[in-house]
Amino acid sequence: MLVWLSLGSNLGARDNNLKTALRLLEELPDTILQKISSIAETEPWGYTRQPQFLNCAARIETSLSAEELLRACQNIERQLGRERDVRWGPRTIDIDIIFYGDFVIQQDHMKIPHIHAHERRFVLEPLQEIDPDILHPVLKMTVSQLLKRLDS
Ligand code: PH2
Ligand code: MG
Ligand code: MG
Repeated sequence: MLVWLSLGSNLGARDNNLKTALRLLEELPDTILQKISSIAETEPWGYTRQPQFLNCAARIETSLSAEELLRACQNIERQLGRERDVRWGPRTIDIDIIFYGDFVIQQDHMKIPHIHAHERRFVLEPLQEIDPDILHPVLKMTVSQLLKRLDS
């Protein structure tokens, strides 16, 4: 399955946190890290009184199920010292599954596509750099179209 992830960090050694998270993703069983966007500094979205983020996106190919991948991402977040935190607040690392193939998953603990992906420039811009034409399976718009819509 092709999966697109969004990564963010705004605490500690932000750049290292992203790179370590990417390395740990690469080490997951049956998972290949295929493509990584550049890393950009971004203004905090949502809760704005917090440090600036570094964000990037990655495309992986994995045979883990969405559930297994979610757990794996949460494990990596824990390994990197993330504490259970304020919603939208500062974090050493955040790994969000944006798209899991074209699956639509609506469970209490897991919503894919990520429910805020289409309104966040810090998610869409790095994704556009990797794959401008991925289709949002609910909105049926490509990542570039979603970004253009944010401009207007
Ligand atoms: N993550 C959030 C809340 N706000 N803002 C930016 N710029 N980047 C993020 O990764 C981010 C955010 C919750 O996960
Ligand atoms: Mg997030
Ligand atoms: Mg998250």
